[in-house]
Amino acid sequence: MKIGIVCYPTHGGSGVVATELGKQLAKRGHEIHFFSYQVPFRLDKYYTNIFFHEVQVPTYPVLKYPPYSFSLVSKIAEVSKKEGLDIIHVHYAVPHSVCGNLARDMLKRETDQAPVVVTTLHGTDITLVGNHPSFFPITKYSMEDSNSLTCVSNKLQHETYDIFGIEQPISTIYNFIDYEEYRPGNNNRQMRKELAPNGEKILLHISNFRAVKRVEDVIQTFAKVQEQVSTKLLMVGDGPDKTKAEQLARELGLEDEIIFMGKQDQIKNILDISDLFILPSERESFGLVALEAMAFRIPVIATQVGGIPEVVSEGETGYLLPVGDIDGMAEKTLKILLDESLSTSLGNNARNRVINKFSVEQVIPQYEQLYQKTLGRV
Ligand code: GMT
Repeated sequence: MKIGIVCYPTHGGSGVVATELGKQLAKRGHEIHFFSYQVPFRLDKYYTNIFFHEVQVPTYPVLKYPPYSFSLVSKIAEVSKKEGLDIIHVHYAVPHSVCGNLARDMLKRETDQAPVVVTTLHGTDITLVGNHPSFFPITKYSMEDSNSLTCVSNKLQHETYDIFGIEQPISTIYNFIDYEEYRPGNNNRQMRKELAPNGEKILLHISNFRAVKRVEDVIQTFAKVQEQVSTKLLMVGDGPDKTKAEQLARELGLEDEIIFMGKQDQIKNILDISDLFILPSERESFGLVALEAMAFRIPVIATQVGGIPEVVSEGETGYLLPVGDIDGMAEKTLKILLDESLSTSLGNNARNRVINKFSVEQVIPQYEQLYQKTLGRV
């Protein structure tokens, strides 16, 4: 098939999933055309069967808000026509869904070979952004107007039905990971020694440091853990709450124990030296980063919100706690850090869960089947 993929190119989970999906589909012989305002960061080299189309937005003094969506629609329509795309798969509904649909409808006027549009809902496009009164009507319309809808967890599916009251079927297709690529084993001793010179345990958090991630809970939990076990905390990523987190670390006198690493394109090395992952989010439709940690046999402490319980299995691959339960998260963190055999068994279960439920082999065919169905071929 010839498939267009529309996504955000930056470090967010939706762009990562879209890019990894494109790479896997290309490996399976499909021709993939990415659309975005810059090359997605995970498209880090030349890949056979993959093409990138940059969306450029002209500026003009009248245009206080240069209309990215217009340029995106035009680019999708132009490339679809030239290349004969079968599918436009948009990731993150706002505004990509309406852009894909509009490009399709423009092409319908010219040809009976117009592509079909698949929209994948990732979470905040539904739970935060898309349900804002300014965006609600168009987000609802764009979902109803897509040829197929998918979402990344059952919880997000239920939330979408509840919030938008749409009747169209939404297929849950879980996020996935290439567990052959994301595997422990290189355990970079030099890096571990630099970051934890006295053999400290390493606690890891990776996020976009938005309010929803509750990064201050990470610091507070770490402070309690640190009282009992000598540990280092790696904070990877950047975003609006980073300064607050750094300030809290200083106030608690933990600036030497907490390493703010900023945005990192390559997280595999960091995952490979970490002992435990913490994700105390207020909401999370899936928690892709927890899955990445699990692939590295890292137990996960997370909140029991959104789709996280579909990813992290309570007591089997980590522990789930209520939002804001700092004491609970610290207690479970200590339980794992102090018990080597518990940590090993949680970590082994975590990787097995990734292999059994969230592998490329299991998930990619689900998208292929959905594409065929949407094209009316099955
Ligand atoms: O985590 C974020 O805020 C980024 C956001 C995105 O859209 O890129 O992530 C969402 O999509 C990811 C990929 O499907 C999910 O793993 C995240 O759970 C989801 N984030 C939220 O629901 C807050």
